[in-house]
Amino acid sequence: MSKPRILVARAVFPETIARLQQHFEVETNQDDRGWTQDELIAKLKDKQGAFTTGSERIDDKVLAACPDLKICANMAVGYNNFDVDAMTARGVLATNAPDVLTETTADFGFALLMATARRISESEHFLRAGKWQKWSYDMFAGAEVHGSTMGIIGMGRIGQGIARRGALGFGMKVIYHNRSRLDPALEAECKAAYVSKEELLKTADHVVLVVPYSPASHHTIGAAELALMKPSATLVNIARGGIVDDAALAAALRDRRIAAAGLDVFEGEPKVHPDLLTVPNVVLTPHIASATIPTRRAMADLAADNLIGFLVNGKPLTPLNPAVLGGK
Ligand code: 8YV
Repeated sequence: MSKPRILVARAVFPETIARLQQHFEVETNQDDRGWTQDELIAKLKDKQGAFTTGSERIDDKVLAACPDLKICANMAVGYNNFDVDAMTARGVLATNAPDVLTETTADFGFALLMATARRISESEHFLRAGKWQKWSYDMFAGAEVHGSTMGIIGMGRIGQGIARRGALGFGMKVIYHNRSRLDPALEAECKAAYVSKEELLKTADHVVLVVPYSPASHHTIGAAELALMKPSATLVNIARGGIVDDAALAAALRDRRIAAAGLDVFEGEPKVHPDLLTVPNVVLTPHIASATIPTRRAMADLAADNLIGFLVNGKPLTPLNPAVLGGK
């Protein structure tokens, strides 16, 4: 019997490819660049499965052009690149890679908060430029982290991990806003108090965004929300580009309406809003919150497990639209 055909849309670990080759005819993206949607369709139209990495848009145009497609397995916990409703309507399974990256991503969120509050990048650039001539009492004075108030918008697993780090490790007061309140036991474990978005923005010293992207969360932080924040406050976005209005944020940073920001994700990435590149009080990283080798391996393994689990054994591990199981 011939093996199912799958497409791996980006270069990933050779070991992952070798494992997939035991079960599938595998075509890989050797270009190591993102394909246009038409290029993706050309590669995917005769495949039963796709290994995607979070940025390949799978919508009804792709699905209509790829009638054999049965599953798209994202090597990412976020899945805003999938039109899950369209996939469900066409009987295509969507899977993501939750849990395996939670703690690593929470570590990075906290690192970015600290780098932002304590002006690590800005001061390093100053030093590298040979500008450090003398000690000065207020040189790169930043914002306090320990004992401050952290406001987390989006209290899923990663948000909870950041809350624990702040409350238990740094004695922070943690407040959060989420679509729904956590159950009281989990709130107590994370030492986090539920507040309205407005109260969070007005009172937090550090605002951390970990909310999934959807049309409803587009520009969760825009000019109006930035205006509510304290001039001394910082903003960290490890969620998705599009959660923040980057143009409004750059203006707020330039005018010192907030103190600083740390951004790992951008609207239209890998392009970055040019105004963000010209303001000094922002730490910019290229979407690396989950980037440790053990975690990236675990994410790749889980995406592969989903493909093998579904196409070979009929049992995916982390389905997003289980309604299609038993359908196509
Ligand atoms: C991925 C992420 O590396 O899991 C996610 O949702 O944002 C990252 O861990 C990213 O999606 C790569 O495309």
